[in-house]
Amino acid sequence: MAEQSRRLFLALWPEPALAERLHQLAGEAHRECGGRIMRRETLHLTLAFIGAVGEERLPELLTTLGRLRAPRFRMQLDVLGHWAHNHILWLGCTDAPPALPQLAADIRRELAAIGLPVSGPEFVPHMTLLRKAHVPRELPVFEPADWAVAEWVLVESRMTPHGADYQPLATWALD
Ligand code: 2AM
Repeated sequence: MAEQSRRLFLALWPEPALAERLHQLAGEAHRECGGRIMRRETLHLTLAFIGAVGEERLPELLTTLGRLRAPRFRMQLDVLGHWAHNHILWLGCTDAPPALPQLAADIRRELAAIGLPVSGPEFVPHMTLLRKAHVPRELPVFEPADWAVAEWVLVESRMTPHGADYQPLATWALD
């Protein structure tokens, strides 16, 4: 029988209170850009997208990533942007703390070492708020959100009729 595969990625997940605030911001942006609002519980910032991984590779993946040590950091989510190529309205930071791209790079390195190279574009930290969003004429003015990042997660993405459903498989604390 064929091995099952899972669609996996690594991400930062905001606490419910922060996610609620960001979801409200998404609602404001939606009034300008339309499109589809990401559900509050699905808001996240992807560190590395792995894609389909055979079930049998999971234990090795968990062990390898679980060994990674990285420091906690804070970031200011202070900028909204729109990408024309994929119609995403996103939230990001103008001045990313170095620990953020470093964590993403460390994860990529560890994945490559076990034969799971991360393909796709260079790491650009962003949180998708809206999909299928129109080009905005004007974006909402908002108070930057301070995010104290203390952990990162391995997540499985499953497609459902209501959009992607994300299931956390493991959570690791930052030091
Ligand atoms: P997006 O929000 O910019 O679309 C789960 O699908 C997460 O992985 C999303 O945050 C998504 O980013 C990202 N993702 C999906 N497919 C990807 C790919 N091929 N390369 C990089 N990131 C991807």
